[in-house]
Amino acid sequence: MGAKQSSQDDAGRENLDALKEEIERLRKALSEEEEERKKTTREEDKKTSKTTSAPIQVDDRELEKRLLLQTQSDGEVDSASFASQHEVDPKRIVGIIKSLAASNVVVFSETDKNTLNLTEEAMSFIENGSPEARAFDFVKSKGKNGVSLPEFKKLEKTISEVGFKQAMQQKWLAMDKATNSVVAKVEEITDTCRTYLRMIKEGKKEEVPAKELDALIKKRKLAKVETWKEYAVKRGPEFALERKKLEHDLTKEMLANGAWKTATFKEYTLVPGAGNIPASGHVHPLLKVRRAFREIFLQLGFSEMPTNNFVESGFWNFDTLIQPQQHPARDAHDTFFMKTPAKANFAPEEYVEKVKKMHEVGGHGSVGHNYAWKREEADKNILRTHTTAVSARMLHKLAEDGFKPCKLFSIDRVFRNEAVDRTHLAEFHQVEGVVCDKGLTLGDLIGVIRQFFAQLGMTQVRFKPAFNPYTEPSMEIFAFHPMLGKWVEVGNSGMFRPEMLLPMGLPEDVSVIAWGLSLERPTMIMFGIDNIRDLFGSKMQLQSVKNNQLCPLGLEK
Ligand code: FB9
Repeated sequence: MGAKQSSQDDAGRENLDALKEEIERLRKALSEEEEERKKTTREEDKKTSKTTSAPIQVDDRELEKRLLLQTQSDGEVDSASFASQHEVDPKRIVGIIKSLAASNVVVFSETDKNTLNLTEEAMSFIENGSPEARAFDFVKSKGKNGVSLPEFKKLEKTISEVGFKQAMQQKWLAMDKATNSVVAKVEEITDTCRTYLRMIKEGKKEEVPAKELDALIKKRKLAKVETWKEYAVKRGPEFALERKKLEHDLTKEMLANGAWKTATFKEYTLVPGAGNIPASGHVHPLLKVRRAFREIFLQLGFSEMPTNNFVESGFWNFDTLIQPQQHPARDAHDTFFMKTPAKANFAPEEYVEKVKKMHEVGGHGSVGHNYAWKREEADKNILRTHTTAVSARMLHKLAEDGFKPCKLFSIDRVFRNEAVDRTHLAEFHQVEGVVCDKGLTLGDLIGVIRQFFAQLGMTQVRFKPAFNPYTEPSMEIFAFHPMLGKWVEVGNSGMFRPEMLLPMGLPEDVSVIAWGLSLERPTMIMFGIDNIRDLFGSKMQLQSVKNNQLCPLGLEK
């Protein structure tokens, strides 16, 4: 074993001695301090002539020092014995241990403890016997005819009620109906309740039959289980006899005087999920997508149409769009008709005449639909089947107020009396864009639709000729969805027929292009919701509103 080794041992021994000296010095300093504190408080007490038997209250800092010292010297400290040793509430020690552990000065392991504490009442049973035993003894003492019930009831409640019930259950006592008296059914009894309670008191609860023990605790509430935790404390990686004062904030003073360079800062306890999520409101996925769509329209210079009327007249929902009154979409199979108010109470008469004429005989070069148009049909109130009804109102108003180019959009609920299935409910949110200006073409429509869907992250868009009663030409819109990796039908579009626009009084050279889609479909796709019932309506889980992801729209940019 080389010289180097022996010198190292000497060194080790030396600093161990040094450490011991240090401990000794600190312990002496502490007891002197303690002595000093006691002397001052005694003087104070003398002054306040209050003789205090209660132990001197040591503050946490003092307790912490003692705990660290003992940890240092004993290697491991048990929280419970430390608390009783220093006559302080164990909970205080737990607090100190946890905060020391938070800065790695100590480490600890916790063990769950529990004990069975007898209640006052139980103690009195041990003292005087259980109420059932006392009830029995009383009756027994009255001889074989027992005692009349009224007399028995004069006994203290615990005996005459709890005792009586228990003794009856144990078949020690019985009621003699004939004589209305309480009689003993057995010669003698063993007061098992008292016995078991005594066993518990002597800490031999294991010897009490589980069933009995359970009854004593749960049914008769004569004993209560108390649980607590005890901690075994050891030195931690940052152990020191005095906890370094951790700085909580980087203050301007520290920056100014450079103290930050040597200061030890308290770590942020960013425990993921720590703290309960504030019970704040949560935006429904549909409204997140609506918000995103609104953003897109507003950025494209569109202004929102007022859609705050779910109830619409047949006139604005269908007739102004020159949709003939016998069109299948207008019958109850597809449309919800209002019972009350069944009839609309207003329509711009002069304009109604023009619409009537266009339906019946046409005009402006159109042959119209050549049928007898009925006012009462137009006056029927319905739940609007599309927000295009609102577009019709806005275009008529535009003509009334004097035409000027405009871009309008609407996003709101529409109602269709359709069969409910995985992707369809009897209502959905329609998204509609309308552009009106002189000389607009189908190319402009294709262009604005491409621009719109590009904002949705769909840059590949295709058009398929389609038919709508109120637009000619019309096109279904398909887009390649990068996430789905396939082409999806994303909407419909067209140029409003002159038969619709001219009766409104819009100039001949004004054309109006429009397109529509739903809010539900994109929301289902973006939030990966397969069945529309999980998205909207009475069957959806409120929880999903709370933990749905951010709306991906506009994020990728
Ligand atoms: O929304 C639809 N599809 C869609 C839209 C966006 C989308 O985005 C991706 C994730 C990012 C994905 C899908 N559709 C329209 C297409 C189909 O779902 C269709 O089966 C169902 N349609 C509804 C009507 O059902 C009876 C969606 C709804 C729809 C259809 C047409 C219009 C509005 C809504 C219209 C119109 C129109 C036409 C001309 C002029 C003015 C308005």
